[in-house]
This record gives sequence, C-alpha cells and structure tokens, in this order.
Amino acid sequence: MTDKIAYERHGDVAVLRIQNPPVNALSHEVRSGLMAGMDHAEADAGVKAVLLVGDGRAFIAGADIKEFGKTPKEPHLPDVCNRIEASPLIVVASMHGVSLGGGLEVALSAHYRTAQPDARFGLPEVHLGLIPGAGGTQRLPRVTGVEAAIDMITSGRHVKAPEALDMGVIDSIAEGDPQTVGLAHAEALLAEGATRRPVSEMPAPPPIDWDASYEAVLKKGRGQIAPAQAVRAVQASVELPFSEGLKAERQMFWDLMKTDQRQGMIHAFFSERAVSNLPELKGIEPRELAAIGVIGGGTMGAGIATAALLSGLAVTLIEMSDAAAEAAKARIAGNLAGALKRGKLSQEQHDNILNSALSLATDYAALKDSDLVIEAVFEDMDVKKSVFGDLDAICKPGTVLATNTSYLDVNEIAASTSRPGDVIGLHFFSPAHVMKLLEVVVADQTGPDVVATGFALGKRLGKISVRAGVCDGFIGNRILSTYRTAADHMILDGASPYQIDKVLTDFGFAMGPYAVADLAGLDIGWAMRKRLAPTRDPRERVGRYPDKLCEAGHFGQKTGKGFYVYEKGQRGGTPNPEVTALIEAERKERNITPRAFSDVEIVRRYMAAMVNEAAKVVGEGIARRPLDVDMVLLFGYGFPRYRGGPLKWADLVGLPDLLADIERYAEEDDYFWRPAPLLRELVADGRCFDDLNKDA
Ligand code: 3H9
Repeated sequence: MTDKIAYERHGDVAVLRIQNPPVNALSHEVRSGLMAGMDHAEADAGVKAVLLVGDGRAFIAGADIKEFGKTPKEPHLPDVCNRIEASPLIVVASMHGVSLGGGLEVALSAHYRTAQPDARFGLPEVHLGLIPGAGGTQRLPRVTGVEAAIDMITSGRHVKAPEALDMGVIDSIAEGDPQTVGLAHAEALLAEGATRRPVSEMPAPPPIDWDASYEAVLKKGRGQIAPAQAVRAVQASVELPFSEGLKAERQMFWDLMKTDQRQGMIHAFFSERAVSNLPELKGIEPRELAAIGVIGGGTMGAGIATAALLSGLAVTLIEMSDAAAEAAKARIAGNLAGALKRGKLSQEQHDNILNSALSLATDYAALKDSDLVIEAVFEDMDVKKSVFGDLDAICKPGTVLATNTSYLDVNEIAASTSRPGDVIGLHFFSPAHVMKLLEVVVADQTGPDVVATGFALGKRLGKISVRAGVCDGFIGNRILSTYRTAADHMILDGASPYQIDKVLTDFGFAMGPYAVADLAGLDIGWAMRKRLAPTRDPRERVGRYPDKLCEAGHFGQKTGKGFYVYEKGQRGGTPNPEVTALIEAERKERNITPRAFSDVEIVRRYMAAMVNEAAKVVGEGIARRPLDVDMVLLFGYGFPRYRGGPLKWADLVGLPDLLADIERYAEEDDYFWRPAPLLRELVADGRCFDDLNKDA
C-alpha cells in the first residue's frame, strides 16, 4: 500500500480510505494503493467486505489529469477497476462530493453504491477531449440503459444524487459521515446474505439506432470528436462481450489521447484555473465588497446589475430620469425571469432582489456609501470624464471606481479624478449576466488592492477574470479588430462573408464573424470606423460597403437586415443579396479582380492574423501570458474550447509554419501583415507560447 490509501478494519469490513488532496485524483500512488489495499483485505482473515471511501471534499474526481501526456505507469486504471470488481469480497463504495470520470468508474466496479444526498456524479472526460477509459462506457449502460448513458457521457454533465438513484447509477442515498454510512450499508448487505454483484456480469442493454445517435452527437459537438466516439464505445458495450468492449473502449481512449483536441481541452482546463492566479496579487487583500453602484441601465448596465444581484450584492442603479430607471428595472426583471425559469433562483430570492437588494436613483448622492461603482454609460471620453468627476466628488474614500469601457483609455479616465489609484477597467461582455468573461483592465496607477478587488468581484460573479493592460480594445477587442480586418480583406479580394462564416463555424467557432457583427449591431463597427478615420494610415485597406449598409439603415439583427436577412420568428438569417452586390461594386471601383479562396486558406489567414496580434498583445505586456489571451478568446469570443485558444492552436500547428505564412502574406500587404517580434523570437529560439506560460 501507499500513504495515499489508509487501511482500517471494522469487524468484517475492511475500509480503504483514499487520501489524495485536494480531490483524490487517481494518481499512480493511489492506483497502486488501491491494488495493494484489495490484496491486503483479501488476505486479512475474516474480512467479508471492502468499503471504498474518500477523504476530504470528494470521493474521487477522476484520473490525475497532470499525468496525461506522460508515459503511463502500471497499474493502469482499467486494471484497478477490474481488480476491484473481480474480488471475491463484497465491495461497497460510499460516495460524497463528486465522483467523476475514473472516480465513477471505480465506483461502478464496486458491487454496491451508496451516496450522500448532495453527491454528484459524472463522466466528464469529453471536456478533456477523451472518453471514459476505465470501463465507464461499458459499465454505465448496463446500469442505466443506453440512452441515459449516452446523455451522461456525451454531455459530461454532473448528475445529482436523486437523479443518479433514479437512473440506477447508485443504489441508495443516506446522509451522514460517508464512512459510517458506508459501513452500515456493508454490514446490512452482509447481514442479509447479499452476494457480489459485478456490473460486467449484468446483461447488455437493448440497442438503439447507433448511426443516428452518432450523427446527432457529432453535429452538436461542432467538430468535437470525443462525444461522437463515446457513442461508438457505448455501441461496443451492447454488441461485444464485456472484455472485448473494454478493449474497444481502451483503443478509442488511447487514440483520443493522441489528438490535438485532447491537448487543447486540457490546456483550457488548467488555464481556466491559472488565469486569475497572478503572482503580483499574492497576499494582497481585496477591498470590502457589499454594496455596489451601477451607472447606466441600458443592456450592459442592466446585465452587470443582474449579475451582481444574482451573486447576493446590493446594487444601486443610477439613471438619468425616473422613467429610464424604471425601464432599467424592467430589463433587470426580464433577466431575472430567465434565471427563475431555469431554476437558478427561487421566487422568494427573485422578489427579494427586485424589492430590496436593487435600489434605483437619479442622483449620484445615492452612491456615496458604495464599495465599488461601475459606469456603463455612452462610449465617449467626455461623458466618461464627467461621470468620473461626479463620482470623485461623491464617493467615500476607498470606493473602487470602475469603467466598463470597451476601448477608451483608462489612464485618461483615471487622470480625470483625484484618486487614479482607485480607478480600474472592468470590461464585461454582453449579456453581462450570461457571458463568462471579465477583462480586469489595470491602468498605470491602479492600486494592487484595487486589482485584487476587481478579481474578487469577478470570482463572486462567477466570471473568468483576465488581467489586461491599457490599449485600444484591451486584449479581446484589439485582437478581434485584427482578425476581422483579415476577413474583410479576403472579402475585398474575392471571398464571400457567407463562405467565411461557414468555414469558421466548421472550424468550431460558435458563430462566424459576420453573423456576430449582425448580432452585435453593425452600427458599432460603423461608429468605430468613423472614430478611427481621421487617424488612419493611407495604406490601410478598409471596405466601404459596410458603411453603405449602415447608411441605408441596416444594422443587422435589430433592423432585420445586415449581412443576413432575418425573417420574423426565425433564429438564423439568409445571405443578403444587397451585400453581395455592394461588395461586387466596390471590387470594380477598386479594380480588384476577385479570386477564389479555399476553405483552408481562409482559416489560415484568419488564424494567422489572430495569433500575430495576440503575440503582439503578449509581447507588449497587455496580456501577461499566452494563456490569458486563450481564455479571453474562449470565454468572450466563441473560440472552440477543444482547440484550447488561438495560441495553443498556434503551438499545435507549429510556429515556424505560421510565421512563414505571415511573411508570405506580407509580400502582398506589408502594412497589415507585420510579424509580431515575439513570434519571431519564439521561432528563432525554437520555443512555443506554452513555454512562456510555464516561465510565468
Ligand atoms: C478520467 O478520469 C479518465 C478516465 O476515464 C480513464 C483513465 C484511464 N486531476 O476545479 P478546482 C485540481 S479524466 C488532477 O479549483 P472545484 C485542480 O487543478 C478526469 N488535478 O476546484 C485544482 O488544482 P489547483 C475526469 C485535479 O471545487 C484543484 O484540484 N475528471 C483534478 O471548483 C481544485 O480544483 C474530471 O475531469 C484531476 N482530475 O472543482 C474532473 N481535478 O488548486 C475535473 C481537479 O492546483 N475536475 N484537480 O489549481 C473538476 O471538474 C473540478 O476540479 C472539481 C472540483 C469538480 C473536481
């Protein structure tokens, strides 16, 4: 045995207690310890049953993800599971907290399963680009049937104890100390003369239409392969003898282990956790956060207020007039209705929020005691400065003053107050109560405890918070503007917006850039183009056709027409022929002979632009690490999680090739395509972006 598994004897029952904090992952030591523990129990005279139980906050959270990518060491998890199941003793698992992945597979290898009422179960391997690899796809269908197993495995969702009981995943729910409850269960089984009940010996469930299920899952996964493979693995559980099914599962598991998708997903898993872990914040206490103020109750302000209210904060919302304040309240009520419907909120909590946690005001004086104020007013520097001047005069000392600007200079805003150290950017993404991303924009003089407070607010609101420096567009919008430009150039040169959208959704993006533009409102880009026009370099290639669309009053979804035409009641749109005509006219005007773009070239150029700008953003210190950029794109811009983020994607395709592409594109347009110095450096040193994550 190892010190990760404690062995205790309680009468006829041997207890194997897994002790591998924080979540009892099945590391090599734990696997070896379980093997040795089973040997020990079987050799221990008089032992009739074995109880598996976890220490700390979980039964077992699965295989140790940190071991993935390294040479696997024996004993392998499937062997451990088979060893447990084959024991002549009765094996009982008593579960609390989470039993995930390999953890649930260990439990399914036990003969009986009991759990705490608040325990959760899942086979989330698809979120790591994998399928269960220790019998999960073979044993689960035998206890739940095929459809429930496919749902659980392909979604990776966590199932709560009552549902798990209904599904047949567990046999009973009992509240109390997991070891005490488990011992009582084991003793009761022994008293009633229960026998071993290996899941592998249960009959295989009836088949389903496998191809239809495979296709449906493939389509839903937008290019993700693991969930569809899981359907095939479950199919094997029905069509093959158990031991053959296990082999088939194992093969698929190892094939998936070698994929870029697995690497991308695991990068996302660890980056998501590392992103708010900043060395500069170690030991810095955030300021108090109990009451916050929000200025402006439009879509963004109401969304921010909703997110804060849902997290239990008291919110004072300021609007220009009583009527505007009431309209903001109606927006918040609309947002809360969604949460109520989805069961995220009880009726009592809902009423409480609207009747007491939310206050409306038209006078800034109502903010004098706020701990943090976020302004979400019109994107205009003079307007923002005037708001910050008022806040400076009214707020108590120590109030964090935050701007939700998406591109304006936070240093300039901060300088307009007498307390620039208290000023920070908190850039939410619309709808702010839904979107997970928060850019915490740190200006030159922002105090470290103010930064810590920004992160603390993000955590409380359930956001993925990413530190960003000050520049036009911060991390996300700056990179977006560059890859959108690359796409716009391809349109001028011969591609169509519809081909580009299709190719990029096939790549895995939630939406293509032109469908996104229609959703956000074409007037946003129009305003931006007008703002930038006076300072544009004459070498910049900017299409005029989107302006013409806006001049004609077509702003995308909200006006029913943009790049696409939207019929009432329909979710998606159909290509707008007027756009095609406008593009063709502009090509003629500019003497451009359109050429065909292959789907591969579209991805290559779009991604090269994204990666190149991202490398500049990291090189300039606007983003601290490549992983920060990856998380911004993943959580704010619909980048496919299974690709890990643009810089993980770049590492996987190879930086030298990517740099060579950029240099080749620069031969046509050396103004737009300027290789990032950091990219050149990495290529010269034979390093990749992930090396920088490790250095940080
Ligand atoms: C699998 O089982 C494959 C098998 O089918 C076949 C094998 C042959 N390994 O998230 P948290 C760390 S695949 C290693 O902040 P929470 C995590 O990095 C596996 N480390 O807490 C963090 O470390 P740090 C299937 C792990 O309470 C710390 O634990 N299982 C693992 O919000 C706390 O985590 C999964 O995919 C792990 N498996 O959430 C489960 N899990 O403190 C993945 C966690 O250094 N894990 N850590 O940053 C989770 O979903 C959540 O972490 C969990 C806890 C719900 C457990």
